[in-house]
Amino acid sequence: MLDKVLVATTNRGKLREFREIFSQYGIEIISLDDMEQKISVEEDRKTFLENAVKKAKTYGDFYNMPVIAEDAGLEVEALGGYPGVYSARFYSIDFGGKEEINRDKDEANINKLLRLLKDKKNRKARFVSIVVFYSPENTGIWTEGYCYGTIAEKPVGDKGFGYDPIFIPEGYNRTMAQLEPEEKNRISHRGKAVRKLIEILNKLSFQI
Ligand code: ITT
Repeated sequence: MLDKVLVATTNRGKLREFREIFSQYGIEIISLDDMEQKISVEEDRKTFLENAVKKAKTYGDFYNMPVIAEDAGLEVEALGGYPGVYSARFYSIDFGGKEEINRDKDEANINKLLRLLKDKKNRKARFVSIVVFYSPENTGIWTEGYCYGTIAEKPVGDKGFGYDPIFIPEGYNRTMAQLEPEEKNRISHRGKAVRKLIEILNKLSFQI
């Protein structure tokens, strides 16, 4: 039976959402802050799945405990799928010119995306979440979740994190950063991927 799992993310917004989504299943979430020995994992692969598998296996083998890792990002149709796997450091990559950081990386990423989409009619985008569960002596499972929407003309809202202030989910006239956490988790890529994972773990009698 699985009673605790390490959610191996360095992103505070992601960790908070994992805790919220898992809260109803009575499983203890451990974070990287709780671990005495620290390691870092470079996300140098070309796909979300490869990066997520690399994170889950590296942390799981190092700490010898069940781990959940995620690679997530935003894919914008008019930019051929960019920022994609580069979402976290989009501001600094060669594609479309680099962006200076004034306040933080999230803001620089958003500024760059809005600059590249200026005057573009097609503003379709989707959030992607690939979640990997890895248990060193047992098994590995992955699930995916998507949230479709459009990119707003300017940032609005202060909830969530990352690209939320410029992402308007399908069927809404507000950005993801204007939604209450429960509502975001209900429709988000992460919420969908995590709930699928829990369903599979239950079937395999991990009994989350
Ligand atoms: P870890 O790898 O340590 O988990 P990270 O921030 O590097 O942390 P990712 O590589 O998965 O995580 O990068 C995801 C980036 O995509 C993240 O930094 C955000 O900019 C963006 N992102 C992912 N999920 C998001 C969400 O729900 N809302 C807004 N932006 C999101």
